[in-house]
Amino acid sequence: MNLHIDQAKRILVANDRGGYTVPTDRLYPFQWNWDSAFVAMGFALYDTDRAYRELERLIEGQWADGMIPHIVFHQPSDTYFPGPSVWRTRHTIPTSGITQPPVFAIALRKLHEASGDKTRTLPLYEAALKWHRWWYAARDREGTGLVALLHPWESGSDNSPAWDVALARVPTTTDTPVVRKDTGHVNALMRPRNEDYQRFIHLVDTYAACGWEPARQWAKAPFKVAEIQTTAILLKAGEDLEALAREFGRLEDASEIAALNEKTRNAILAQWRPDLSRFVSRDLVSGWDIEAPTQAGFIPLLSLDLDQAVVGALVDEMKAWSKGMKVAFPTVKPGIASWEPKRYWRGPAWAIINWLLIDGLKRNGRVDDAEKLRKSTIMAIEAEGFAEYFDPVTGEGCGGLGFSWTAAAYMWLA
Ligand code: 9WN
Repeated sequence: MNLHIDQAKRILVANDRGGYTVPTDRLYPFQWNWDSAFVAMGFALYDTDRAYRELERLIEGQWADGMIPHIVFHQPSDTYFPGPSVWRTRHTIPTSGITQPPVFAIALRKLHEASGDKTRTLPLYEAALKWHRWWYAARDREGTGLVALLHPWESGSDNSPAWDVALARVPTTTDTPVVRKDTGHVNALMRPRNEDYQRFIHLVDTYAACGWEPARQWAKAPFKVAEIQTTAILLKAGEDLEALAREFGRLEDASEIAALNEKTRNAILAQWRPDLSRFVSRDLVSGWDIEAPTQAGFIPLLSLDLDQAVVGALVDEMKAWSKGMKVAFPTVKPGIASWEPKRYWRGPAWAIINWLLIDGLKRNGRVDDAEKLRKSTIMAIEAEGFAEYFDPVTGEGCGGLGFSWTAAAYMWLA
């Protein structure tokens, strides 16, 4: 028995709150959307019943319009800000009002392959399909094939330099007092700045005032980014959903999803920038490309079968970023002005991002490069434990400890 696998399983047990898993104790005391999808993939390796429970509990928070919120507040806790009273969403089970990257259907297909349990997969498939349709209806209102985020928290990469320009337009004024709890749990230097939180909450206030109605939010949004990482994840989820639809004989669903996938595939390809050797997001308020060098530009490897010339350019760029790093893959290009190797999404390496990149490299025939990244991730975790993320320069484990998605990533990658 690999001792680390045993430890990883124990972390998931410790973070269990009754069929769902908190990302880590106290810092994140609720169920988070994409965290739970990664965790479900971990469970799928040894306990498919528990994996189903994870996804079933998440969709208890699904809205009537199909959105699966980024947080489901199953039980109260006063160790996190912003809680339900700030979100004001009026859902039966309290939830946040925004979403997160749609890893759900990717997890569901893996889980279904592991269990073969159609009865249990089908309701989750229906939920995933509804959410998929929501993404296109609510967040691609002009039918471009790229989906937009209205809040940086929706990206899962909250304070990434990718948002610096777009977020600077969002006022720092709030109706809600900002009473941060996160900096009481971890070093403030590892977290977003106060100014970022002011803007994050300004956005929450703005959308709460729209009654969380998608069309009103779209019209009022001061932050609107057609985002490449989320769109690439949506396409992979779309591929997996299409495969499940075919397996279940849902041929109309399958062709509907296939058409959306095709549109998105082409839209992502149009975001390739050869001069940057990356794919880029688009700021829908200014109409400009977002050129900040972050990990998001490489995530399309996950869902596209790219020309080898493009793959070569992406991989060369990834190697340049990783050069001299103790742990790959830095989420921001090392050495640039906005790079901060310990501050959250402004430079550190994250096991779940590596997981997506490893799958993407494999898909595109770069098995050796995938293997190097896999080893780097495993070594980081074995040396420092199941930290939220890692300083790529020193290898130090940072942020929350005993972290669920790092445990799931370890199990999947070990
Ligand atoms: C806001 C739980 C979540 C992750 C996100 C990560 C962080 C929350 C926060 O923690 O975000 O959603 O309060 O900082 O950025 O990716 O899902 O692990």
